[in-house]
Amino acid sequence: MSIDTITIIDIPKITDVRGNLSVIENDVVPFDIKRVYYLYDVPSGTHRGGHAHKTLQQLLIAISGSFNVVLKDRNGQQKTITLNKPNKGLLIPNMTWRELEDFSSGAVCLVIASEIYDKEDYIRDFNKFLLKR
Ligand code: T46
Repeated sequence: MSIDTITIIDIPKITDVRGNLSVIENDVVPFDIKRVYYLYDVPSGTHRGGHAHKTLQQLLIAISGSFNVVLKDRNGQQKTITLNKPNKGLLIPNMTWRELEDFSSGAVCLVIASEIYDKEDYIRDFNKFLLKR
């Protein structure tokens, strides 16, 4: 999987005088949604992630606040994406190394995932990630 294929998707936003409402249905993401989880109360200076997934695809959204996602592929390419809008989602394909950092105060990272939790799906050793075929 190449960093070049990483995409930010627009999440539909319904706006009126009462504020905004964004909605994610299955047609917004290119996989069937099997799990939703969220990261919050992340202490300043904390790094999360630091792994790749063999099969899992995910959509990350900064529901509140902001954070950076550092993505790496097995070709040695790297890209840092700042998420700070509740109607923008970062689509992370499988076999993409990710690190989450620089969480702002009150940041919430919502994750929509293509699979249920499976610890065997994680690659936590960067060298093994580079060599995995
Ligand atoms: C990812 C980033 C963005 C569960 O029991 N069920 C779950 O669905 C998840 C996601 C985690 N856990 C347990 C496993 C660990 O004992 O929660 C603990 C913390 O998980 P982890 O260290 O993997 O957290 P992060 O923030 O480093 O990574 C998580 C996701 O695991 C990962 O898929 O891409 O968020």
